[in-house]
Amino acid sequence: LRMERHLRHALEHDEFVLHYQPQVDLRTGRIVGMEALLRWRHPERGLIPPNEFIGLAEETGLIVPIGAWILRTACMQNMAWQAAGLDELRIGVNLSARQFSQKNLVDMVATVLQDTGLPPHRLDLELTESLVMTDVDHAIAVLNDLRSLGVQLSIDDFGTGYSSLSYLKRFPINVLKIDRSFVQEIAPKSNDAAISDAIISMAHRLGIKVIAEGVETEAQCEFLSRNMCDEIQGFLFSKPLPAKEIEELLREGQ
Ligand code: G
Ligand code: G
Ligand code: NA
Ligand code: MN
Repeated sequence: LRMERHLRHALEHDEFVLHYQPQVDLRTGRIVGMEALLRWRHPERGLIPPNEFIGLAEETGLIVPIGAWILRTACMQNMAWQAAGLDELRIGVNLSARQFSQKNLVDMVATVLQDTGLPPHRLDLELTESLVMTDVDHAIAVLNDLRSLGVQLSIDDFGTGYSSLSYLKRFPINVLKIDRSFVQEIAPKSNDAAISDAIISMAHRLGIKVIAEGVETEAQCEFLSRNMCDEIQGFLFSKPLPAKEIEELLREGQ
């Protein structure tokens, strides 16, 4: 209960911050997107990672107002980079199960796009497999409504959940993000290399782009590049960074 009060206090007192991790196009080598990742800047404990409080935020429902803040802040930041003269980017925002079940989710997203002026195709909403597989028919309806706004939709942590490949056809999604547990085991002739290869081929045949997460080594990058993966995200290129440091990184690359 105390922790819940602290979370509420954190939201009211602006203690949350977003860090951003670049997503790099493997063909051009350029940064084309960013994933927004939440941190809690605690006055005494310092920077707290999301796995220490997202669960509770989800249970208490506080993830709904916090999630709305995340979406608005990420969209504003994307517009701010552009206003600072940087190339146009896509911004990725994670949605939690609790947010996904809110009746007003689509309206909330539409309002944030309108208020911030961010072109919808430059917002990428990330959903986990388990989230969309809980109630497939409902998920498809919500995903279609979100797609109607013009935003991109990604399946996050792909490969860790239960979604059978046949369901992919039914979900109106644009991107699969291969979970880092597969990427990190990639070695020539390993099973995980075969799985990643198969995921990429299948996604492409369905018209879906692939982003590999958790890319840490040149060898992983080369494998993914050879197998036509579209984008990579991971420590090899950059860890998640505060907006100011991202701006410097973007300037160096232009
Ligand atoms: O940034 P880090 O790797 O520590 O994030 C750990 C996990 O926390 C992520 O895998 C993700 O599930 C969750 N997370 C991070 N940022 C957000 C966010 O903005 N919204 C939601 N719902 N979850 C997030
Ligand atoms: O939303 P998702 O569960 O995909 O969250 C991404 C998480 O993965 C973030 O917490 C981020 O800090 C972490 N991450 C990003 N790149 C790497 C990487 O190369 N290696 C590892 N181990 N973690 C990473
Ligand atoms: Na994510
Ligand atoms: Mn992810």
